[in-house]
Amino acid sequence: MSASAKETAAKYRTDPAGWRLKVGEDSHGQHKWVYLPPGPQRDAWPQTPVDKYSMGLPTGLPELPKAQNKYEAARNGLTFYRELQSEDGHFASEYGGPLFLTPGLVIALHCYGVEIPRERKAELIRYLFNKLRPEMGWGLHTAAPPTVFGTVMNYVMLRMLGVGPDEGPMTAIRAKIHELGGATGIPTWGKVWLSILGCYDWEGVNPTPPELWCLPDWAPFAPWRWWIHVRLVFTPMAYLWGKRYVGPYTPLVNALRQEIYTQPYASINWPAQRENIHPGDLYNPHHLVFKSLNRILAVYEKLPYMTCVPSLRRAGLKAAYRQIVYEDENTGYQTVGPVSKAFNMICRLENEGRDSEACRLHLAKVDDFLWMSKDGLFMTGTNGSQLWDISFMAQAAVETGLANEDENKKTCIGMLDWLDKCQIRQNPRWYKEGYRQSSKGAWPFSTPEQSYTVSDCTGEGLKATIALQSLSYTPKPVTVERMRDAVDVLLSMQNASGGYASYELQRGSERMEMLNAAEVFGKIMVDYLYPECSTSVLSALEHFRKIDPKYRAVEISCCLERVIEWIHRDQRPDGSWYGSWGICFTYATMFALESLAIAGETHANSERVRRACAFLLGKQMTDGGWGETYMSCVTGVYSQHEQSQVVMTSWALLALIYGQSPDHDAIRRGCALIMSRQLPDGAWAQEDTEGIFNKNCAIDYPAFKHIFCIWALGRAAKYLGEV
Ligand code: LAN
Repeated sequence: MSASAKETAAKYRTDPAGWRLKVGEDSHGQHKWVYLPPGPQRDAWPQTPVDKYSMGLPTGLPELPKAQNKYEAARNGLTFYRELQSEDGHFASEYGGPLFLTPGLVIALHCYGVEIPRERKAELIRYLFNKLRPEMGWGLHTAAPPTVFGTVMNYVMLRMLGVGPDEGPMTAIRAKIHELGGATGIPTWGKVWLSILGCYDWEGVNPTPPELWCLPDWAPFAPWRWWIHVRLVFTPMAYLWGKRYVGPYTPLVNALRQEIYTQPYASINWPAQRENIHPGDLYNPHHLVFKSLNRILAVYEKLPYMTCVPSLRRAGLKAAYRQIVYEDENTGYQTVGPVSKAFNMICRLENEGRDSEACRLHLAKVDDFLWMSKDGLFMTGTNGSQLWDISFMAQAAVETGLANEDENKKTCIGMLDWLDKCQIRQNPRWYKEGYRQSSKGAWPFSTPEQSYTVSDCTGEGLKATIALQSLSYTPKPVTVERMRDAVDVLLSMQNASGGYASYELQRGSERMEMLNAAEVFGKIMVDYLYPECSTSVLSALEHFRKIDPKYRAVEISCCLERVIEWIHRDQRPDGSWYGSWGICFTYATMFALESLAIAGETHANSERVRRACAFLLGKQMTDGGWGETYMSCVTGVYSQHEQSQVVMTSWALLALIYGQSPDHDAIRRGCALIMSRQLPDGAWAQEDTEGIFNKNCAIDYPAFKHIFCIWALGRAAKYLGEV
């Protein structure tokens, strides 16, 4: 970051003593940051360690006696982490990384004419200046070099938040945009956002026909078959494109038209920009089939008015809008994620007006996505990662034996209570109409209100519940009937090839990737099969059948066998598995070796496990740790981090122990590295990013450093016979 960015960021810092995280106010697990001005309300509501920790303030937590061995280090880790437990039982955590989310929200709020409160505005600005790269721009995510998408969207957002065109580093950022050729080369999603804002012309966006929602369900490329996130971003996008919606034209919009292009706005040949994507942004170039389709659709758009086009368009808009309403109502106006959240908000505004109930409900669920971090405020990847973090923590606490220590019992009871309330108890209201996978019995990734089944979240949620309920001192709120509901969901999600996808069954051909319009992401058109998801399901079913051996026994054992076969097929010749949700080969290999361990395959009896262990051991660094960068996910080739990372070291250790590697020395050295990085209060410092999605966008899982370090140390202590 340049000095000027740093100074400008500091100018926008609000009083950190004013911020509080409210948890579960309107719904289970909900996060909402509020700012309290100095006064009696602030004094009456002291900051918690979670508030302070999230903002990088000293937590005041004590130094712990130095750990003498792995188990003590794990215990110190949990002694720290349990202080971050909220009163409702879960561990609230930041979920950032992507840099293309907040601008959409700010544009939506501009369309609504909402004035963002002063402190929020200041912190949104501060975050962006803090994340500015030395090259004077932003990338797709915080770890990536600048692109047109990242730089233009965030420059525009800063201007909308009131930053002057030449304030601090703004002149240099604008120069960067011009150096990259200006905003005409922005990827399609950026073209859409700028068109909504009025800083780009809809004529410069490839056709996005809502008529696709009029296709019969049997059509091989009907939108209900697409991966959930693509379908639910496409739907409102197609609606807004069909309407050629443009928000309020203001002096700022006019100024931006002058600022982000290298030529006068009026002279831009818009149709020529449809396929103009800056090479630096291009991860997934448009397929020839997609380009040809766009040419045909462009002709369709120009058909004379007498044809049936207008009524088809009307039917398409109606069908798309219906899906938007279903999605809003199914998810308590959260929608499946942050991109559809902002788009759906605008669609409801366009159709029902600012004073409608829908708009009111949408606005009430904006703060769920805003997280206050040490660097400022930003929009999160989902409305939190609540279930995901707590599930791993619960399993780690039980497996390591830490759950049986008196001082951790309250923590474990709190976790179980949270998990109990997080299980989704029914299918969504618009279950069939919204083409939803069943959710009765499932666990979501974040909160039950968000309402989406995820295969591995259901698996990990069930495992965590079973683990906590196995403790002698916990209540047993989740009945076997409810576990059976979860099992029903899991069994219903197995694909013909044996593997598991993320939210749904794979509903269409992978060849649909030819229609991928988002140049910045790969492998998004359908739900693919993942070793991570497959393993979480397999291991959950395995744990469940020990509790209820008779329930759907034949189906379960059949399912398990087929998962294992799929995991076998997915192994790469070098012994590793490719990870799609965490970085990368280390992450997926940990999951896959868990699967193989359940199938009884270990280093002693399986060539596959030996190959996988050899792969991991070959990546151990001289300091004993492991470290992989997100570029592994981008390129498909292992990318060595220059510094070992405690999270990947933990994953590698957990993997080696699943595989029962005889190389105890390697395991000891890995543990020593993790222990050497533990801070006096039992925490670990944040290192590089841990997660990924859609091959190209990194996303942070800051809770992982605590959870997986505790888990790896505790498991290693047992494996090496030290406890
Ligand atoms: C997530 C986060 C969690 C993740 C796991 C549970 C880890 C995974 O195993 C299954 C897929 C899932 C649920 C997942 C899917 C894609 C998400 C929702 C995200 C990576 C978080 C953010 C991302 C979402 C698509 C971001 C918005 C961007 C778009 C391209 C629409």
